[in-house]
Amino acid sequence: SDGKSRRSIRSAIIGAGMAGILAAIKLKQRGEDFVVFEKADRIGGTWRENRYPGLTCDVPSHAYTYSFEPYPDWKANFADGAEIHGYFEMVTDKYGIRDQIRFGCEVTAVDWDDATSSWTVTIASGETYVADVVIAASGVLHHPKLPEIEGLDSFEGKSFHTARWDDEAKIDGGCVGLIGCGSTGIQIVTAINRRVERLVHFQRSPQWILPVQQFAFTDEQRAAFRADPKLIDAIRYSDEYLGAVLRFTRAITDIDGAQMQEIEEICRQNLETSVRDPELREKLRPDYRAACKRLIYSWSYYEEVQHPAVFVETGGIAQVEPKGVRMADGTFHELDTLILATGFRADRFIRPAGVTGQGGRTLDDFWSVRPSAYYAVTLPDFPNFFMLNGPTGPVGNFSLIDIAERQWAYIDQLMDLLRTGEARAVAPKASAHADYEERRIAAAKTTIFGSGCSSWYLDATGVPSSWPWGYEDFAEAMTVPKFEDYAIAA
Ligand code: NA7
Repeated sequence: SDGKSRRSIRSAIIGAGMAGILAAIKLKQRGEDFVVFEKADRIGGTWRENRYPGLTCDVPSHAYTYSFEPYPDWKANFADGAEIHGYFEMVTDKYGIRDQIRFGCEVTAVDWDDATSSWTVTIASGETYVADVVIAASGVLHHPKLPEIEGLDSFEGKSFHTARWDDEAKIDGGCVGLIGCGSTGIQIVTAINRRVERLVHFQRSPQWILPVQQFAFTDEQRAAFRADPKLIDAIRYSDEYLGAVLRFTRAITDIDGAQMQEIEEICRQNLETSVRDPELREKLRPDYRAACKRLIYSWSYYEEVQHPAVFVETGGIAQVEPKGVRMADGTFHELDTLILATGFRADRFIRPAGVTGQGGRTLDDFWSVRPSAYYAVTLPDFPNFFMLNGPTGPVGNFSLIDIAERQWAYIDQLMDLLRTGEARAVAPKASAHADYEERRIAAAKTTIFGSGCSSWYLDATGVPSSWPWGYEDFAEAMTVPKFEDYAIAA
């Protein structure tokens, strides 16, 4: 369209989750050569790995699709994990990308070669693949974090992390222990409390719970959505959906403003009016600001945690023993099953794959203090290496699909420099990245995530790792790259 001739470039996409599927669709539509490397035997990323009871996306279903592939058939306002996984399976087939996904291929190394301006991707079998571009779409909350509790290995029943759900574990009629009160632990309480004989929920820190509305879409509504997809857009971009996200993102950067006060007040009222037993209410009352940890969106937790089968244990865990969990005060909880909802190592990204860029620079070295990327997408010394949902993006507050689509639009413009031959290698200047990081870190410290609680948002130095500005700022930054910030080698 701009009159320039273009060559076809070859891409290696790492990961067949939401972001990798997006990249594959976009490259397929361009008719370009690409391969997707997926370590597992199925697509779906987080929606493949997580199968725990109660798994639900806390982004409303009509906002959690690709913008170009709205889905009229969602059963409810908040979709469960299996239905979302089904959506991605459907899309994979509809766009004809399944044949270009190499399953069972874990990428172990990615090495840049300056002489040929290309990347060599090595997979676990030792096989290699040469590409002009690497798209790292390997996910964020991906590597389970197990708690360091003495005796954990001695437990005789089934014990497992939530992302490694064990279908053989005794839940029905059993005595179940659950460690962790993040989104995962809270969702599990609401799904198994009526199945167990007893559920002991070990709570180290209580959570603020933002009440949301769950409701089913009717057959009539689904038929109307199918007949007129503009009705879906009307929901997706409505004040209740998009407006709420935008207000929330303004609140996290203006922590004493009216919007944050309103969120805190809604959470506080939810606790006061929903939890009837004063003793339980005080156990569940957090002592830090709402939204400092990832806010929990739930329509049922406070109701379900009051079920008589549930006991919220707030004492410190001393150790795990073969038959259960011993508390610091000597109390013993005998258990059949111990579920670890203890979260993920949010600082790994594409690692443990080894990435080596220009001049032998390794990703581990570049990230020795904290993971970072220029505007969350590119890295100096790692030319033609693009991240989707990489470090410092607005992860955790928005639909990751929307984020990935905007990042793709940005990446695609940089790839165009390779297609037109204007560049053989494109990477941000080190000075531009350093400037971005300096501004980002200063702003991040003033967001709600830096207001004095622990969470997966914080990096190893205690600085929030998330995008610290408004969502509009992110959208704006992704519209057109600042080409002057890039080193463009012809
Ligand atoms: P999170 O949000 O990281 O939650 C982990 C939970 O596990 C949190 O309540 C932790 O308590 C708790 N935890 C971790 N280690 C321990 C030990 N040793 N003892 C007791 N409790 C512990 O992970 P999720 O999987 O729930 O959610 C991840 C994201 O997925 C979520 O934010 C959404 O974006 C989707 P703490 O608060 O540190 O005291």
